[in-house]
Amino acid sequence: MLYPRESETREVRSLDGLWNFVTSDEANPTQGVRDKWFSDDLSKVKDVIPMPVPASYNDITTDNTIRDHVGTVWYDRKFFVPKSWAKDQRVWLRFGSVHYEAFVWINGEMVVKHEMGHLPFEAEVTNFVKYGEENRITVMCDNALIQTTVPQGKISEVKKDGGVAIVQTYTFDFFNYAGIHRSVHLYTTPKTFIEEVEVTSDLEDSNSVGHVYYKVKVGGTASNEADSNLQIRVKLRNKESVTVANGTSDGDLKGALEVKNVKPWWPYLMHAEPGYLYQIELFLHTADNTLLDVYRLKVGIRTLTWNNTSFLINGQPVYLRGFGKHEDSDIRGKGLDFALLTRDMNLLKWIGANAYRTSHYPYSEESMQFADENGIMIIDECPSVDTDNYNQALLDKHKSSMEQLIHRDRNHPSVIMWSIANEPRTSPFQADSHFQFVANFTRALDGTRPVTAAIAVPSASDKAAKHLDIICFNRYNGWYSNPGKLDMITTHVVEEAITWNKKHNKPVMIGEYGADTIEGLHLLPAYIWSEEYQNELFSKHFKAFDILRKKEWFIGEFVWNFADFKTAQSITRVGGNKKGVFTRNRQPKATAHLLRKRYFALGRELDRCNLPEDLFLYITDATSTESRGKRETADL
Ligand code: GCB
Repeated sequence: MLYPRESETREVRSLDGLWNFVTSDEANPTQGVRDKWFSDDLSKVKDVIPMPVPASYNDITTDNTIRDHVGTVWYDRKFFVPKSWAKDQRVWLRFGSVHYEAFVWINGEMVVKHEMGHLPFEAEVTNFVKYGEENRITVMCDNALIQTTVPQGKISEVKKDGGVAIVQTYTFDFFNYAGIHRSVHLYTTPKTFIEEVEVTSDLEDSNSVGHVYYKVKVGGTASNEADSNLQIRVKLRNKESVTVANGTSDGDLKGALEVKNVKPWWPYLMHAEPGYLYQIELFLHTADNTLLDVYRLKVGIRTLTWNNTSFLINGQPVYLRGFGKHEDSDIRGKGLDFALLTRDMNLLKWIGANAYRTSHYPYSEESMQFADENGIMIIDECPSVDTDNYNQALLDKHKSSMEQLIHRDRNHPSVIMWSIANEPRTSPFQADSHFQFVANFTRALDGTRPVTAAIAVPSASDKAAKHLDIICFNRYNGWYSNPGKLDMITTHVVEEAITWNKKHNKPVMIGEYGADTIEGLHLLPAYIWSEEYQNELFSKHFKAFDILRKKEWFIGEFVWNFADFKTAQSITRVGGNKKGVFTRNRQPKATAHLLRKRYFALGRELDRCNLPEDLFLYITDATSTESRGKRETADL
């Protein structure tokens, strides 16, 4: 599915802003459908409140019944469609994501349904909208998670004061924020249009010549005609907008472009010009030369290769140093926020990270574009968290989540691996075939990237890792195991990594380690929950990673978590999960400064990057020639 972009042949309009909002009765979640709330303004059936889009609805009001609402909520708003859009084209409605399930009506008619948070969906609405007139869009969003949703949850009825409550529970450790989380767009395409684009690349001659391979799928009226009646003409432009290659597709709308003196896409700190992007311009023509559609997208030219001992980008071994993150912030929850995206990217670069995992679901398309531009490598994860109680319906949905994710993200150079799950319960024998299916399905859709999953089950009982290309394990030594014991970390980490490698003979990385830390809590000697403890726990892990780095197959370290984040209410979480290196407000805890020194030191050692001037603050001039001289004299 293509990101909505303007061009000579396409227009895009945003439907973001303040919508009207109501909740349903939790005990009667389908009432609105039965009573046809979509057939008129929501304000006719209930008192509406304003609700921003994009945002989670949970933390916008002061009402805990909205924050904790289980089941369906409704949104609506009015919008105009220009008269000019009525002419010989198609109109599409696209949602960046709605969590978890969405039903959408326009002017009272159902136009699309979609299940699965964090992923886009769209529908053609050409025949549903009124041109040059006011229209109404109504969305019903259902946040209920059950055993066959991805992720899974449970709904039960529990006695409460004066009645029965509908209670949603889930095992994953982040708040089940819901609502219209990402932007809503209306856009146009011509009647015959570029529907899908797939771009891959490779490099040869010591990275001096690049190839871009493109494949286009056309949708619409003429798409059924013989393919040879249509062709794609392609231009590739560099950053200065100079055309560096061009070509015309074959009858299957495929082709290849060669780029001499290519600038490959390199990760941040691995090259002086990281994240180099070209722009590919695709012009859809009929055989008689009529221009039908134009679509542009950014491409990075790079290779990924992996074997039993290493992971290479453009032929260079990569050591990943980064974070597990969350889309999470105060008030807006999981709502798309450009200020937050930009701040996070600035912090990632400040701290010298070169990668992150989109734990535990796909992040916004805009954040992926940002990662492309900045050379940040992404382990792209689907929304399967704590996968359990395996069954066919769950497998189908799990596969669908990977399919939707790959279709959305396959053209991003930043995406270097697919993660098919976080901490699945992989001891039961059913996990074996489930993960075999999902891993093979993923490879069949994209063979250009390795498949991983973040596994927490010990290697002796795990049944999924054998189906992966790269093993990623999550482990909380000094926290969930042996809390408070800083001398029980280094050896455990080293031994576990070796065990995983010995069992599967594949590259290994650590996907999560960390400690909850209350900003401003200082305790000496280090004591759990203090900033000192987080610092020392990290340092013990660094020692383990350095021992492991000497073995070629250890390819990366990921801290849990980039920033503090909200969770369900629990007696083990004080206002949420506090394992952030940054606070929820994106300010550094003490450990951020320690981690920054390590990540840059690794960048210097492995990739010869420059160190930021403020990395080490001036302390004394004890190392200057003059004072060294004085010391030597004194020693005599
Ligand atoms: C994990 C999970 C992550 C949790 C983390 C924790 O293993 O993957 O979602 O937030 O542990 O802090 O408990």
